[in-house]
Amino acid sequence: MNIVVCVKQVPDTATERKLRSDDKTLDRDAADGVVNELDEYAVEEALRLKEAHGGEVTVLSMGPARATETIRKALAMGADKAVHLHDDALHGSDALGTSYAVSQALKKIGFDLVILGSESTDARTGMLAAMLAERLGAPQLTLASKVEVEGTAIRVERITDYGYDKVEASLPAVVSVVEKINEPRYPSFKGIMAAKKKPVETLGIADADIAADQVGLANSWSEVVDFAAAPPRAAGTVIKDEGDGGARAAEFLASKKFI
Ligand SMILES: Cc1cc2nc3c(=O)[nH]c(=O)nc-3n(C[C@@H](O)[C@H](O)[C@H](O)COP(=O)(O)OP(=O)(O)OC[C@H]3O[C@@H](n4cnc5c(N)ncnc54)[C@H](O)[C@@H]3O)c2cc1C
Repeated sequence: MNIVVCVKQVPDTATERKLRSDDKTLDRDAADGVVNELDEYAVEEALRLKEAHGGEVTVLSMGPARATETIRKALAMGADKAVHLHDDALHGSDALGTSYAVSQALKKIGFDLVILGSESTDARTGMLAAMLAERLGAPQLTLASKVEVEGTAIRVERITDYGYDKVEASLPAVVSVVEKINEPRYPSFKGIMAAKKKPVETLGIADADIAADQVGLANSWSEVVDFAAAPPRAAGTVIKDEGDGGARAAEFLASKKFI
């Protein structure tokens, strides 16, 4: 089975994240770049499926030059090879542009199964899996907490607000996963050393048949027009129980229209 895992480099959530003042895109140099956390679950699931059914795991990332650090981590976990979609023309692509570019690269690579995390910690659109499925004409199985493959059938348990859905589709398909699905492995020392020798192919937009007028900031359908930092949290109201704590708590909740 030919599995492609989409992996994004995102700013470390432990550091302060900023937007650039010039074009209002993410300031990727202002923070350390790490693998989007949910993508580690996607890589782990791809590796488990490969261990069970054979085949190959390819990592696909779109992003600036430093995204190779992220690619190496996925290779160190055990992925076989990687494709890095990297071109200045891609900078500032919105979700539609990103899904177009990534889908063109996927057509080039070929796949039986595409696995993604259900969202990334920077832009958090949570849309890429659905958009890729639409663009590739493949079934989308999102928010998966369990994945099983049997022949050309894929069965997924989805987590929803009301419980679990069990859904089935035929390969090729696009799956996004939630953190409940597995426990990602740590790269071993051997894996880290091996990753240095694994092939990473860099594709520009011409290599992946990506039309320049469909990507980049200037061609995005939506645009960040303004932004402001979230206000610091105000101190909460403290109610000390001096015999009337219950009544005062109820009064406070009523004043906020909670009761
Ligand atoms: C500052 C800023 C401004 C933005 N402005 C807009 C805007 O104006 N309009 C708009 O529509 N969007 C905007 N975006 C969102 C857009 O650029 C997204 O980063 C991109 O479209 C993918 O969406 P996502 O990262 O939210 O992916 P999600 O759908 O949340 O992530 C799902 C999965 O896709 C993977 N994935 C996402 N991107 C990539 C990638 N490049 N390569 C490989 N895998 C990937 C994730 O890692 C994850 O596994 C903005 C983002 C930023 C940071």
